[in-house]
Amino acid sequence: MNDQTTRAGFVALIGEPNAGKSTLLNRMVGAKVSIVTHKVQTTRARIRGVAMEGASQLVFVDTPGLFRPRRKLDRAMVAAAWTGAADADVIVLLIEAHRGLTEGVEAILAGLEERGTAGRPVLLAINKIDRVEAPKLLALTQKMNERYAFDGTFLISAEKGHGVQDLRADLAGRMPEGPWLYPEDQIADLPLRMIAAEITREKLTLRLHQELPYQLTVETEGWEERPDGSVRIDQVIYVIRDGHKGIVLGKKGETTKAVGQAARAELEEFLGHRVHLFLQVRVRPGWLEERERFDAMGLDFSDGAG
Ligand SMILES: Nc1nc2c(ncn2[C@@H]2O[C@H](COP(=O)(O)OP(=O)(O)OP(=O)(O)O)[C@@H](O)[C@H]2O)c(=O)[nH]1
Ligand SMILES: [Mg+2]
Repeated sequence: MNDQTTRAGFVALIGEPNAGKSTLLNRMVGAKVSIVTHKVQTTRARIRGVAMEGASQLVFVDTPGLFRPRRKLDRAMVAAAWTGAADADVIVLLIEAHRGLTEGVEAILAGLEERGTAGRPVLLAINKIDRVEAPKLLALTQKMNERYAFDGTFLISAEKGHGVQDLRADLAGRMPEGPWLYPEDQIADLPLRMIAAEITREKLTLRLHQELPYQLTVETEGWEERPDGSVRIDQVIYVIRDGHKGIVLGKKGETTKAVGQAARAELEEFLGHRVHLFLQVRVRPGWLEERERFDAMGLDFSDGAG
């Protein structure tokens, strides 16, 4: 390969919920484009982040975690993840070093075998290596490669950055030759309105307990750039019950206020100008069954059927 040859392609990051897919995407891109929380099922749609490595352009596709779906939303999320894998040039399976070959990972491998990969390389990234001792990693690498014929294994810590550069360089060489797919300075392929909604959803998820985050969604309804260079963003938080509205608002609206402040700070950093953020909580018992809500998240409503 000579240095002039440009390459570009898609890398799908798949794995169980919480494996660290979004953390890895953000690290590869060098900016936070996909939200991260300690809770499972944070990412709901396919989110693309763009990274350059030499003359190669890597379009990372963050996907929702793969798990056994129960609700319509779950099914649409899992379908989105498999579609992300099917559309990619290379698939990277992320697993957690301290959890190893879990039942969930086993199910994903079975899914890969069942669907076939049409000759596309599948790499294994054992993530969170900062959490385990080296001998355990060796054993896990061996066990995983006995179970599935991976095209490469990488030991990484998406959070700390260990091993990430090796993975990136390897991926760059695997991209098909061709022109870049995005301008060199673009880092994400996601409407700003959606990024803004995701940031607010992250702050809500971090603050609210138990099941609630899974039963709410955030949409950006208004985006108005003002003459002074600031932007007014209006968002709606949809919840399914009156009781949830109370919890999201908090005592005297304290929770929404704190969420709004945290989200605004991050939005200002991301956008590079001042933001006025207005949050409204709306009870909508049926939002989990509404096509419009799925559309707003970038999910295919019909994937939820079944
Ligand atoms: N110790 C450690 N924690 C990590 C590492 N990478 C990610 N995490 C943490 O793991 C949790 C989940 O990370 P995410 O990036 O949101 O995981 P995800 O795979 O995108 O999860 P879903 O979107 O729910 O499927 C977060 O608390 C991260 O901070 C790592 O290398 N080491
Ligand atoms: Mg994620």
